[in-house]
Amino acid sequence: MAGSERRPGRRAEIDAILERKPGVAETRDEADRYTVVGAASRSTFENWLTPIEEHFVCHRNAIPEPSGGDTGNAGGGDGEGSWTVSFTGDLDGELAVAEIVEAFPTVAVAHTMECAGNGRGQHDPETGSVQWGAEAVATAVWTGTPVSSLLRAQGVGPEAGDRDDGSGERSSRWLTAVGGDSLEDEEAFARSIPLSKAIDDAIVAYGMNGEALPAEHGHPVRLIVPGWYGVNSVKWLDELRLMDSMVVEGSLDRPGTHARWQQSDYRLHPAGEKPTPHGTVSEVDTTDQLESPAVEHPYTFDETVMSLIGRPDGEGPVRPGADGAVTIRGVAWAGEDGIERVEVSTDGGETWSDAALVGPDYPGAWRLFERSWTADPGTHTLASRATDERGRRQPARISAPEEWETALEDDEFPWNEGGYAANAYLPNAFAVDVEAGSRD
Ligand SMILES: Nc1nc2c(c(=O)[nH]1)N[C@H]1C(S)=C(S)[C@@H](COP(=O)(O)O)O[C@H]1N2
Ligand SMILES: [Mo]
Repeated sequence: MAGSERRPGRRAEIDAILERKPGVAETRDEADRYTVVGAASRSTFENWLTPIEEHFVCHRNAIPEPSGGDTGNAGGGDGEGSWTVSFTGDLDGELAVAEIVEAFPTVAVAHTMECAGNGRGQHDPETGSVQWGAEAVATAVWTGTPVSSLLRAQGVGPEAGDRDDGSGERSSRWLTAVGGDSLEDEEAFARSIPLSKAIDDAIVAYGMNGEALPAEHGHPVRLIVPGWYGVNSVKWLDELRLMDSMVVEGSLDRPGTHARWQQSDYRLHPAGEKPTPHGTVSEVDTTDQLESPAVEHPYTFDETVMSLIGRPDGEGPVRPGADGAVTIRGVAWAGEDGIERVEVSTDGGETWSDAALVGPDYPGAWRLFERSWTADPGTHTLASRATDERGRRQPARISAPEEWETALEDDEFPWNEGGYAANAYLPNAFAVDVEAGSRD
C-alpha cells in the first residue's frame, strides 16, 4: 500500500461502523487512509460462521452513496434502486441490481475473506500503512448471482474461460471488476481475476449471512471471489469488463489511473523493488508464484495456508473440566485448497500434536479444528500450524528483509515491502494461564 494522502471523512466512517458492529475494533493505520476495523476478540475464531458484527472491514475510499438519475452510480441522492452494473470490453450493456436479483439464479457461497495485509503488523521492521495483527479474516455465507449466469447471458460460456492450448496455462482472458467508489479523475479501484475463476465460482453478491448487504460490505452489490484475498472481491460493483489482459494503465474507458491496485500495490516484493506490470501471467496461485520463478513479484490472488486459535481466547485464565482437559479450537484455511492437517502446540512451538478437523467443509471457506488438551496449572504458550492438501505448511516466522531469497527454505515467510500474505504461526502464539482444580 504505497502513497501517503490522508482521507478526510475516514474518522466519521469508522465511528459509524463501530457503532453498528460491537464485535470489531479499530486497527492502527499509519497513513490515515483506510477504513479498517477487525475482529475485537480471538473468540471470533472459535466459530465457523462470523456474524456481520464481527466481520472485519477494509477499504480505501469513502462508501459511495447511491444516486438517482443516469449520471452513474455514486454521487448522493435517494435512488439506490437505480444502481447498475455495466458490462464492457468484450461484454455489452448494463443491468440494474433489481434485474440481477430477479432474472438470474440465486446461490449461497461460503467464503473466508482475508485481507492480503492480514499479519502486516507482524513484520519487523514495520511496513507502512495498516498494521493488522490477525484480525482481518472472517467467514460469511454470501448470497448472489453466479458470474457464470451473467456471462452466459452475454454468450460467454465455460469454454471461453479456459482456452486450453495444451500448455497447462489456466487462462489468458481476464475479468476486471471496478468499484463505484472510484472517484472521477482519480484512481479507479479495479481488480482483475482470470475468467476461468470468475466462471468457476465467483458471484455478484447482494446478501450476507441472510441479510441485505450492509453499506460497508458493498451495498447494493459486490463481487465475491471464494478463497481469494479480500482485495479481489470488489465492493460497490460498478463495472465488469472482459479483456485479454489484466487491467493495466489505460485499460478502462474512464479518466484517472487504472492499474494501481492490480499492478503496483498488492504484489509481493523485497524492499526498494518496483513490480513490472503484466498483461497476463502463466500461474495464478499466490504460493506457486512465490515458490517458483514463474512470476517475479507475486500477485495476491489465492490465500496462503493459515490458522488461528479462537479458544481459549487468551483474555483470562482457564480452568480444566472434570477430566482435566481444556478444549483448544480454531480455524484453518488455504484459499481454494483444502486443509489436510492442523497441529497445535502448548509449549510455544517446541512440540506439536494433531488436532481433529470438524464442522462444515466447503471449498473457499475455513475448517474448524479441535483438540482436547490435558493442561497442567501454569502459563503455557499456544500455537497452531496448518498444512494444505498440496503439502504446504505455515512457516514459523517472518524473515528479515534481506532474506527474501532464502526465507521459504528456512521455514520463514519472506518479509515484503507491502506486508502482504503473511502466514507465519509464531507471531500468533499467545500465553494462557491454566488454573489449578477443575470446573465442576
Ligand atoms: N470497491 C472497493 N472494493 C474493495 C475495497 C475497496 O477499497 N474498494 N477493498 C478491498 C479489500 S482490500 C478487502 S480486504 C475487502 C474487504 O471486504 P469487507 O470490508 O467486506 O470485509 O474488500 C475489497 N473490496
Ligand atoms: Mo484488504
